Amino acid sequence: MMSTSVLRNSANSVTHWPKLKSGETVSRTEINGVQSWSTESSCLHTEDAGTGIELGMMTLAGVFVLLAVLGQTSGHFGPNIARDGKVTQSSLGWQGVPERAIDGNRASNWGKRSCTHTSRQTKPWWRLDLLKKYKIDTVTITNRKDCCHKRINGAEIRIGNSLNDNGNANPRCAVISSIAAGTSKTFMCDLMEGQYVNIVIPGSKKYLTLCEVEVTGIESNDSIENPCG
Ligand SMILES: [Ca+2]
Repeated sequence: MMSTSVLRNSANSVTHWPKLKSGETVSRTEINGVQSWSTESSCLHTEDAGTGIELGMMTLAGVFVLLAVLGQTSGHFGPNIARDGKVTQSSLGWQGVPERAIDGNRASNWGKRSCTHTSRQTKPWWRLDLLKKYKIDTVTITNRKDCCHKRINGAEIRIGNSLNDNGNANPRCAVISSIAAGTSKTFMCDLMEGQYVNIVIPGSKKYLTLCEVEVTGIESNDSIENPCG
């Protein structure tokens, strides 16, 4: 709030600064012998201050809602937790070890040595052990580019805590209809809980190749489920 007072100055007059209230500042200007004082208050009224805090809180809440919506639509809730896990697969072909699917490299040409490979078999599978129980948000799979991209068609993503049938009997998150050659596709798993993430292709005479598997989720434990104890 600004207010201005004007006082004509003379040689004999005594200049008095305006009386200030708490939070006010004063500045003086002189034009043609006329002095002006301007006072300005930096204080908000109590009700104004309350409104400011309220608006601030509302803005903060809005930012959190926006971030949550963006996270939901983009499917990125956090870091890739697959890289800290341990992997195994049903068989080994062409030295395509299972670790290649969690090496942090989406390179999809076989020659880059970053894709897994099983031998030709019935129901080939690959399994990621996250070492703890997680609520899985997304699984992103990168498919091979230079050859054979249709081999992934019909593969299933299974998530759970059981090792029955090598983990392939756990609940199913998705069936992969197809993934274009050399591309990555993200599957939403709706916070299914599990320590194990399997990718398995039903049927006989199948190969399973994965160039990268990325997983996001939150650790599943009592403190998160029941923060108030
Ligand atoms: Ca890789």
